[in-house]
Amino acid sequence: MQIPSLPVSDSPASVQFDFATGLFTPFVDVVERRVNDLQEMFHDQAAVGELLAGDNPVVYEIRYHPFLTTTSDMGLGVTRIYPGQIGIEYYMTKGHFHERTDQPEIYFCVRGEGFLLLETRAGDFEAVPWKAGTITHIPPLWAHRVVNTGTDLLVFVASYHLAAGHDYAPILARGFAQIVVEQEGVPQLVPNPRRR
Ligand code: S6P
Ligand code: ZN
Repeated sequence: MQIPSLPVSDSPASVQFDFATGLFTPFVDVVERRVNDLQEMFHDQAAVGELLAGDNPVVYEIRYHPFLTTTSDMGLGVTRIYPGQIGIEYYMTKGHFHERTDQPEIYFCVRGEGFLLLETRAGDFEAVPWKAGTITHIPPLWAHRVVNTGTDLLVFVASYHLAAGHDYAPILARGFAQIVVEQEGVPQLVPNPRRR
């Protein structure tokens, strides 16, 4: 998202969110992430190959609206993660650190259930059980990823500064300390095999 090309207004502004669908209007940009955009994140590469040989489904989509004033840069993002698994691993977001080390974020789960995974570069790790109504403050320096373990959409609202930036590379390279998989019919957190 190129901040300089977006409209700037010093007046209050609103969008309208629909709890039934997890959509809001107006939005300025929508990004879809399909299995082929996320393939290296998942543990079961044979299952990734099967999905790619098929219809390469959408895993999640994000709608963005920037609120830019002459002195501030709030971003609103609403992410809808579809229910699904690749092998036994649940659908999830890529996850990222913020490039700027002074930038937190608020995540508000409005629908569905799952986990918010959080990890620092030093290796501190937390998995927060999530359900509709959970609001989590993500402090600066904590990478964040959301996993949908339910049979319905998981929808969450994110509020952050656009200037925070995104650093995806460390997560793409190593993942988080734990992965979330279905075992005996229930979601389980297990050590990430890529960290061995
Ligand atoms: C931005 C914020 C969210 C995510 C979105 C998708 O800082 O955390 O809007 O961008 O949930 O996740 P990801 O990891 O693919 O950017
Ligand atoms: Zn973020």
